[in-house]
Amino acid sequence: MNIYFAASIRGGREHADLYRPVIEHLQSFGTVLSEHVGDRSLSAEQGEDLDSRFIHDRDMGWLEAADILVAEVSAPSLGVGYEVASAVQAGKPILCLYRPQTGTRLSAMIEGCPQAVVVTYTSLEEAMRAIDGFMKEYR
Ligand code: 6K6
Repeated sequence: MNIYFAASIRGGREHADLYRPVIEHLQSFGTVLSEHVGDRSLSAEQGEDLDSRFIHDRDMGWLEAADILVAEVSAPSLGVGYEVASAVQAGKPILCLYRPQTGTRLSAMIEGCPQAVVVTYTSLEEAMRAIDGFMKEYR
């Protein structure tokens, strides 16, 4: 199974500590095409030293090749929203993982998206369980 993992880069890296363990868990189900988003050395300002058009085309190619999208949506990221919408258009199964924080709320466009399974989690274990349940259904 090819899995696209989407998570905030320029939208903010405050939840980035969680991305790597989530990616490693996803790798027990298949190939994670977008592994780089979990790279702790990527910062919102610098990230990969690549041209944006290159990043867009490469990532959209990977998304097209993916069987499912798992998106970490705790940080409001335009790129992740764009990838979720693209997966909706392509009819791919979508799991959104959201860690609530005081003073913010998940966008209604994600929370209310009928094609996405949106799971709220507070611990890494809960996120893993949500992934296991989703995989059981869509694998
Ligand atoms: C430059 C500055 C910071 O990061 C960079 C390099 N950028 C990207 N590299 C790889 N994937 C990217 C990059 N920018 C966006 N993406 C894709 O969009 C990823 O697959 C993420 O899931 C998502 C993040 O979007 P933003 O809007 O938070 O950056």
